[in-house]
Order: sequence, then C-alpha cells, then structure tokens
Amino acid sequence: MILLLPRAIRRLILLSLSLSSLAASSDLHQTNGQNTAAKTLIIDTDLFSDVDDAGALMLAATSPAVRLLAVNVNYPSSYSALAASALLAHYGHPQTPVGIRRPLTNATFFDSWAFELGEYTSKIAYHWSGGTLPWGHAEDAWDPVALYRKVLAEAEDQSVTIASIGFFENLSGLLNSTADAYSSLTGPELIAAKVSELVVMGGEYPSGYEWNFWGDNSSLAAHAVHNWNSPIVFSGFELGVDVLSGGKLMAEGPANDPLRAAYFYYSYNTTRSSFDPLTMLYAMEGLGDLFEYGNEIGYNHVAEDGSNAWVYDDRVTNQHWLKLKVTNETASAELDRRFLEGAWSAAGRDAATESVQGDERILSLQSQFSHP
Ligand SMILES: *[C@@H]1O[C@H](CO)[C@@H](O)[C@H](O)[C@H]1NC(C)=O
Ligand SMILES: *[C@@H]1O[C@H](CO)[C@@H](O)[C@H](O)[C@H]1NC(C)=O
Ligand SMILES: *[C@@H]1O[C@H](CO)[C@@H](O)[C@H](O)[C@H]1NC(C)=O
Ligand SMILES: *[C@@H]1O[C@H](CO)[C@@H](O)[C@H](O)[C@H]1NC(C)=O
Ligand SMILES: *[C@@H]1O[C@H](CO)[C@@H](O)[C@H](O)[C@H]1NC(C)=O
Ligand SMILES: CC(=O)N[C@H]1CO[C@H](CO)[C@@H](O)[C@@H]1O
Repeated sequence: MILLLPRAIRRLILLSLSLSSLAASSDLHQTNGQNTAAKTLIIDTDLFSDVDDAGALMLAATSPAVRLLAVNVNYPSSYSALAASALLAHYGHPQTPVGIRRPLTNATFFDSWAFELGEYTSKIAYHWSGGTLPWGHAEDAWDPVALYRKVLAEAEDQSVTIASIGFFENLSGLLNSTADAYSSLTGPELIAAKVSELVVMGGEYPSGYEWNFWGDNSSLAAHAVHNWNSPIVFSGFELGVDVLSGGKLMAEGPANDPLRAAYFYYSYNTTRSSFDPLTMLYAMEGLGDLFEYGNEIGYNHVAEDGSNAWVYDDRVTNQHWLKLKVTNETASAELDRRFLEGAWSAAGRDAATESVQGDERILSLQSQFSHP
C-alpha cells in the first residue's frame, strides 16, 4: 500500500511510524524496572543455513535495552560475514565489529534435504552492503578469538552475555586462547572475569540430538560446553520448533527491510521455527514473562556424536535449560510484534536519510515478491 504513494508522503509515513514505535519502546524500557541498564552482548552465529539467525541478530540490533559489542560468525562463508555486517548497518550498528572463522569460502546455501528453502546471505550482503565489511571485504573481518579477547578485555567485570546461536569453533578457540596484546589472562581467566552468562541455542532437553551440537564439529561443541566456566543457559530444539514467526513481517513489514527480504528468500512466504530469536530474547531480557527454567540442578553432557543429556547433579546449580511459560501462539505473536517494530524503526531512519538508491531497491524487491 505504502509503495503506491509518492515518495515524499511515503517517507513521512515511515518517519512517523518509526517515531511512534521508538516512543513505544522507550516507554517499555522505562516502565520495566528490571531492564533499565542495557544488557551487554556478544553474538556468535551460524548466519547461513537458517534465516532465524538473521531474526535473532535484528532483535538484538534494534533493542534499546542492548549494547551490542561484537558479532562473531562461526560458519566460514564470506557471505555470512558480509550479511552480518549489512544487517548490523541497516539496523543502526554500522561500526559494530564482525569476526568470522577461517579459512573463508564463498559457499552458498543449498537445501539438499527438503529442496524447499532458499539462499539469503549473499543477496542480503550484496543488496544491503554496508557496515564494517562492505561487499567484497569479507577478508577484513576479525579473527573471532582475537575479537572476543579484545572486547572482553575492554568490558566491565562480569558484564558480558554471550549468545551462541550456532556452532562452537570460536568459543572453543576462546577457551584455548592464551595471553596476548589484549589481555594477560588466559581464555578461561578472561571468561571468569568478564562473562556473566553464556546463552546457548543447542541440544534438546532433558536429552536429545540437535543440529548445533552435531552439525559441524561435535567434539568442539562438547569441549566448549564441558569447559565453559560461567553460568550457562541452554535453549533446546523443543523450545523453538513450534513457535512459528516471520509471517507478519513478510505481510506487513517495510518493503526495503533486509530481514523481511531474507525471510522471503529463505522461506518463500512461509513462517519458520524460532530457535534463535527466542534464545536471543532470553539473552537480552532474562526470563521475563515468556520463559522459566526447566531444572534446578545439574549440568549438560554433550557426547562425542553431538547428542546431549542432562546430568542431575546437586553440586551444580549454575546451568539451566529454558522452558516456555506461555503458549506457542503467545511467543510467536511477541516475536512477530518485535520483528515489525524493529523493521519499521530502521525503515523510518533510512527514509529520513537515504537517497534514490533505496527507492530503486524497494521497487525491485516489490516486483520480485509481488509475482511469486
Ligand atoms: C570469493 O569471491 C570473491 C569475489 O567474487 C573473490 O575475490 C574471492 O577470492 C573468493 N574467495 C574464495 C575463498 O574463493
Ligand atoms: C581446544 O583444545 C581442546 C583440548 O585441549 C581441543 O580438543 C580442541 O580441539 C581445541 N579447540 C580448538 C578450536 O582448536
Ligand atoms: C574438529 O575440530 C578440531 C579442532 O579444530 C579438529 O582437530 C577436528 O579434526 C575437527 N573434527 C571434525 C570432524 O571436523
Ligand atoms: C503452535 O504449535 C502447533 C503445533 O504444536 C502448530 O500447528 C501451530 O502452527 C503453532 N502456532 C504458532 C503461531 O506458532
Ligand atoms: C504471503 O502469504 C500470505 C498469506 O499466508 C498472503 O496473504 C500474501 O499475499 C503472501 N505474500 C506474497 C508476496 O506472496
Ligand atoms: C579465525 C579463526 O578461525 N579463529 C578461531 C576460531 O576457531 C578456530 C578453530 O576452528 C580457532 O583455531 C581460531 O583461533
């Protein structure tokens, strides 16, 4: 609808929508006494084979309650790093540093399992190029372990939450790291000093066999989980599988929004499970109204094949898995609301500052998606 209006009017509408959603979110922020201090986050993502990583990244990037220090990518496609940078730039974080595991490839996603899903990272990287790694500059990304060590060394003690929504190379690498120019501490010493919580999307609870633990290198998943020395909260397969999201963003989001485009490219207008976005909500805001812990005691054991099982040991009280406290419909509606709110706030900012280029991008996406 908005697309058919003259450009100037469209911008006014976008701008006023964005101002009202900004006002709404800062109200929320003030009335929610528990979250008045911004949460300091580092995200470790396999932004590649599922679009829900992009959804999670957007939630963190558009939340006024988050200070995003860095994003590390644990899948080695150059397009994953470039897409992370593009999304960060679009959602107001053009300076946030991005690291990626080496050696880089130019792999693109192909759904050889169900032959349904589409590739999105290269398209987002190209059409929304921006941030610290514009198109063609993937090799400029940080080494993820160096980036962890730099931002952790600079952070306040006990202040950082790490949201791991993919594989474990970089976290295992951080654990194995030793003193360097950024810090005289070893990896485990740095974690103990700076990290307040590790939040992991991976596994199934109380036991199961899930992709993030087995899909890449299960012995590194086991190494990271078993040796991590801060509190850990796990978000399992069962938490997000039935919480379907993205539909409202595709139907009602701004035409030039990269997350909306990513959902279209990936899912061809079907909703998706919300493993990573739910994990990110917990990392950002804690239990809130949506979550509760599924256990009081014990710890997670990850076997060499990537399967996991909870060990009920009453000597361990700093590991938990999450359960939904609400129905999947309520959780899904909350994610859809936040996707729309974040997308419109960024669209308003762009509309106020961007040039004709953005309008051409909108029109080309419009023609792409209005003739399915
Ligand atoms: C990926 O593609 C870019 C540009 O097309 C090229 O410069 C680069 O060498 C490629 N990288 C790899 C690892 O093939
Ligand atoms: C870290 O060290 C452990 C054992 O010392 C090893 O199994 C693991 O592969 C190492 N991690 C990385 C990312 O190399
Ligand atoms: C997992 O990572 C470790 C450390 O980098 C490596 O030695 C091992 O070969 C990897 N395993 C697989 C199955 O790729
Ligand atoms: C809720 O879960 C059921 C299956 O358990 C599913 O059919 C339904 O689509 C889900 N609804 C939403 C809004 O995610
Ligand atoms: C996407 O699906 C919804 C209903 O599920 C439909 O109303 C809408 O027109 C579709 N959009 C496109 C671009 O196909
Ligand atoms: C760039 C890079 O790969 N950095 C670290 C991430 O994890 C690997 C293990 O795969 C470490 O060896 C690297 O130090």
